[in-house]
Amino acid sequence: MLLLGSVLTATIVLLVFYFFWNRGREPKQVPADVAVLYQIGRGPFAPSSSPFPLKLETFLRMNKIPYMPDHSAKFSTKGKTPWMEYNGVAVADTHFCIQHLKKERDIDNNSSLSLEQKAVARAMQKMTEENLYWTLCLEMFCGDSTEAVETVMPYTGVKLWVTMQILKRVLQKEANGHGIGRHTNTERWSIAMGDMSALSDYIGDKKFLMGDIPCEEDCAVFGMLAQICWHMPGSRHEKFMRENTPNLIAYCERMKDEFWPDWDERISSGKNFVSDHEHMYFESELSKR
Ligand SMILES: N[C@@H](CCC(=O)N[C@@H](CS)C(=O)NCC(=O)O)C(=O)O
Repeated sequence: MLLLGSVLTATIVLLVFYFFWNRGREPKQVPADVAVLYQIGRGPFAPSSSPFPLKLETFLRMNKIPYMPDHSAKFSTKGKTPWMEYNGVAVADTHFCIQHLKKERDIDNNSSLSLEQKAVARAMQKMTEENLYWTLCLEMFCGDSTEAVETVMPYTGVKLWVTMQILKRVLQKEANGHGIGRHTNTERWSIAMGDMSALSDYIGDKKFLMGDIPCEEDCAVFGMLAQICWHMPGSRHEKFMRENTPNLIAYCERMKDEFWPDWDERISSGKNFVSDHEHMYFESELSKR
């Protein structure tokens, strides 16, 4: 017990030290107009085990923005991951990263949408990120069944146990702050099913969220659904999606094919996996600006 207590304390101290040490570091030296995407490393079955880096990286790819992943797991000044630097400016939170890139590069993936369609796309994204997301966190880290997370976490034994204890505490506290963590397991699951069904009903047999052309919000919806599809094996979410909303699986496959032709090289369990830490994507686009 004493040993476990010491391991837990040492881990917390290291995490706190790492978090503060990482703040205020100098921007990475990269050519102008290259986004540095700070994230937590590649996931085993999808390019990130977090929905938010996958969202931002999909947006960078959707717009062929030159970028360089940094997998050192530095957290943002807001204490979250991912974040980015662009022309020396650090931007935290994927929403603000995307807004910043849109402004700096004059991008609008939604220019063909009506105001009503834009409003629906936004609402779908917010439901996915601010509601459905928490049901994933609670299912993976705070539920009775944690088999899914054990399959996708890059740790075993004591390291896995300690990491799980920390994540469980942090996420349960955050979910209680949100409110969803105070519901019963049955109530939380009804929320998850409601959100997945709504996404499925809305996408219907469309190719992407708003039709034949992927829009900005597809990045966020894909980032989240990809976790259910590939990183929650055997969970209620994954079973529900496979059995009741197969169009969401097909949607994930379509987004994967559209923006991640190198998927097998970007998943850590893939036989073609290669580290792309500090690799530059879309370098040829630099000369076009
Ligand atoms: N709204 C943020 C959400 C990012 C987020 O919640 N990231 C999680 C990883 S999935 C995180 O860093 N959690 C750490 C914490 O909450 O302490 C964004 O879009 O960037």
